[in-house]
Amino acid sequence: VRLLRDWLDTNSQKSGSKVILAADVGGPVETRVDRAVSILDQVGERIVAVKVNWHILLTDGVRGLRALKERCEELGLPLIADMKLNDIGTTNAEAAKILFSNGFEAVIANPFVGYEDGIRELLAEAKKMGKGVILLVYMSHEGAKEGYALQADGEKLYLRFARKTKEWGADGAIVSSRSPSVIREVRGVLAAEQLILSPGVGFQGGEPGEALAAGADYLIVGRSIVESKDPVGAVERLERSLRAPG
Ligand code: NUP
Repeated sequence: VRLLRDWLDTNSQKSGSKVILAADVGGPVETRVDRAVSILDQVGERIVAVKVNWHILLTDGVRGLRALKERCEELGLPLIADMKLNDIGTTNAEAAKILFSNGFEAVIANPFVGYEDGIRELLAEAKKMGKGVILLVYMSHEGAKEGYALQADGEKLYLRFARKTKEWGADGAIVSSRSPSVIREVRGVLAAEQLILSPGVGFQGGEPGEALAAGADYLIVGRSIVESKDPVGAVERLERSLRAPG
């Protein structure tokens, strides 16, 4: 059993990278997985993990992602399933079981469904299989504030979700890179070993350096890399911007 945090940290120490690649390949469906593998061939040694979303999971299914999974194994990169599981406990657990037994090391879920008959069963399945669960604490899109920033009994919903992430012992949280102050608040609530993975840099406008300075552990980056004509150059530019002073 390998904790997601240890795995990412080990990879990061080796490569100096803070990037989780979101393999969000669009365009012709017949070639999406091939193109995802090809991007991985180019940037695989400059990232710490790969995240898969509907873009390729819906078109190809877990079994169709075998080539991607094998490439990840060769590169020592964990695969994260961004399914934002959001259902009753038995359904969440079934989805997780399918993902975990087909090469995924962690799954993202929505804490909104609550613990009993919601997240509990998912966490139990993950624990049984030695895998990870990451909870959505503050999403990166503009409309996120309409939900995650609501007041819930005098507490911001995202802070409540951060507290639950800690209480339930999940592996970490997703927090928007567009809201460094929220990252800072969430960091103050989570246990030290719990991860903050931060999407929204580049295309969505988040500043990678600010997100990391506020307490994010890793950046989730999709289109800036995937849609670039030069994926390696895109990763290098990002890494360089992190090293630049100020
Ligand atoms: O709050 C979130 N924001 C977000 O963008 C939670 C996510 N899981 N994501 C996902 O991260 C999104 O669906 C996409 O797969 C990736 C960001 O991609 P990009 O904006 O870098 O292209």
